[in-house]
Amino acid sequence: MVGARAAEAAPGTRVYAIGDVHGRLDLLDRLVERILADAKDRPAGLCTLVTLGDYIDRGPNSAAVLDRLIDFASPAIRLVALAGNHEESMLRFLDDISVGPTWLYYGGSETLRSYGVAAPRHADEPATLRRLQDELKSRLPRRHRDFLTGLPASHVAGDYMFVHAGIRPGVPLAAQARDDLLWIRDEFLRSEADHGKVVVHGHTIAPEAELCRNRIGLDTGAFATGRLTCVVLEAASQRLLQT
Ligand SMILES: [Mn+2]
Repeated sequence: MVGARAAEAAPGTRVYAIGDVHGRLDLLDRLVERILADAKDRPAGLCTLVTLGDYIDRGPNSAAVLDRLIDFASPAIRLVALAGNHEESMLRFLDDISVGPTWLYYGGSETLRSYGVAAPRHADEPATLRRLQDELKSRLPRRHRDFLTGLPASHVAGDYMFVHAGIRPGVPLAAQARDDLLWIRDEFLRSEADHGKVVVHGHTIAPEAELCRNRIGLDTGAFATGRLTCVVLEAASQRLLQT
């Protein structure tokens, strides 16, 4: 349990965690540059960059954001990329057109366009949805599909647990349902319980990073605000880097 003492990263390590990118390659590049500079200025034993999911949809450059993450290579920092609900929706659409109307509306049309597929924001005719599904299947690079299907839903480091959306309060952290880790909102956000780890998450937009006792929220709505947020966790300290 974290209890009354301050949460700590594992000894000798530093974690950088980034909230929802949503197709904003420009902001991802700017923030990663700042992270690499920070790691160079302040050398640490083992540095990990955790990206909290929702790389695609809404913003203009989803495909290129996936390329960046897949190609990420740094001698100083290892990348742990987690799954978000938007990645899950895209994967579902490849197998099931019934999720299409909702996915398109919540930003999937921008992702399709980033792969060169002309997509409307609203479509519910099966023929249209099947055409979009076929076009995506033929244009989605194999390595993107492999990357998306391989994304884990959580990562633990020291007193911190990293997930896209949150956890279900009252359920042991090791027994959480993947659906909750990717989609949960109110039950988690309203909870003041000690979850045993401080939960670092994105998914729900707030105007500023939320540094709470039992959770750290990092989705600052980058696709619309231009502000992409990173928390730096090392020993008992928590600091922010932002675009
Ligand atoms: Mn989300």
